[in-house]
Amino acid sequence: MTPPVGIIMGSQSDWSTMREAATLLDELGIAYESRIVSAHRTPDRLWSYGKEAAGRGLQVIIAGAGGAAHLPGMMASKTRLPVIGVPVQTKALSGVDSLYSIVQMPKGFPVATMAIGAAGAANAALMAAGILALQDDALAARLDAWRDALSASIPESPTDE
Ligand code: RP5
Repeated sequence: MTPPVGIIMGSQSDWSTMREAATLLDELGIAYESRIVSAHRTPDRLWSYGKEAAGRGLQVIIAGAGGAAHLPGMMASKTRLPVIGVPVQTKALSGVDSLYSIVQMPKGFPVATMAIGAAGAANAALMAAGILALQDDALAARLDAWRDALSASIPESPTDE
């Protein structure tokens, strides 16, 4: 059975970042699949993944890539499913290259672009959860509880390290 969320990334080297999204989805009890789909190295794989995504039953795609990060935008061109883009941090340009490659989409094909790096990947999972929770009361309750727990974990005053 197809899970609701597809996590795709341009390279194995992106997994250490994108695993943050997977971990969050695990915490929230949301099923997902994870695939390496490169816009440049495996364009045919990108084409068929995007073409089949909605028909297979996926509901949201989280797409992470770094550098010339064309994967999220190309995927948004190929499927009407919401695509959440994660700019992976790079060595040469710290991920600003990834961010700029993902965020500035032309009118008609949006990508919901997250922050650079691990926080962006985690937030991508929370964004996907928020979308799915619109139609899933049990998930909405789990997401609310997760958010409440995070708020409760923040101390009111700083302490010396
Ligand atoms: C992009 O090129 C990938 O998303 C990755 O972030 C970057 C570098 O890939 P590798 O050379 O590490 O495979 O396509």
